[in-house]
Amino acid sequence: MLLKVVTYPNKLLKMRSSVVEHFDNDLHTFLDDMFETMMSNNGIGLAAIQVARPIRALLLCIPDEEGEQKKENLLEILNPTLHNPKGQTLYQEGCLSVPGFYEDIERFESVTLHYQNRHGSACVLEANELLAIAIQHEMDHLEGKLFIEKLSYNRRKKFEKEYKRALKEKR
Ligand code: Y12
Ligand code: CO
Repeated sequence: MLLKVVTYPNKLLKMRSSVVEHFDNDLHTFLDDMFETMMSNNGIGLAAIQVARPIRALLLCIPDEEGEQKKENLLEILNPTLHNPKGQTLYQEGCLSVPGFYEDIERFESVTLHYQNRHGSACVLEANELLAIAIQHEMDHLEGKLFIEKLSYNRRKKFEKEYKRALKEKR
């Protein structure tokens, strides 16, 4: 089932998400729905709060060398914690909850992620490049943070003006 993606400035996006405790059929159906929703919107990452469910769940499906997003490369990440952040990198990020806006954001270059999979098993992942960046972007959603909050004062003001104008034009 396709879910509705919540977009800025909806206040839901500011919520801190809660720990996932039950790794049951309800959770599995929800993760399947998140995947369908992410793919149908051309996303590479999606956090549960972006579809209005404040739980610590996120999906990542990074394109391969051919630019293809394969289901076998899908990561279903529950209750993640970040470790060993190293280096710094800039990447032009986008977010399904902030449609039409892309900005260079500074992130750690590599990170280690501890998380649980859909069955509750503990997993560890060493990540760099786009995967490391996307992990940090999606984990910010779990804390109610959007990438636009990392912009400088002037870039944020410019964003608010352009975004409001785009919203008006859509109406
Ligand atoms: C780097 C890049 C991305 C992330 C986080 C995950 N972000 C996304 O998956 C963003 C997807 C996205 C898709 C859009 O739709 C199309 O391109 C057709 C889009 O465009 C519009 O909404 C107009 C914007 C974002 C972290 C790090
Ligand atoms: Co996002």
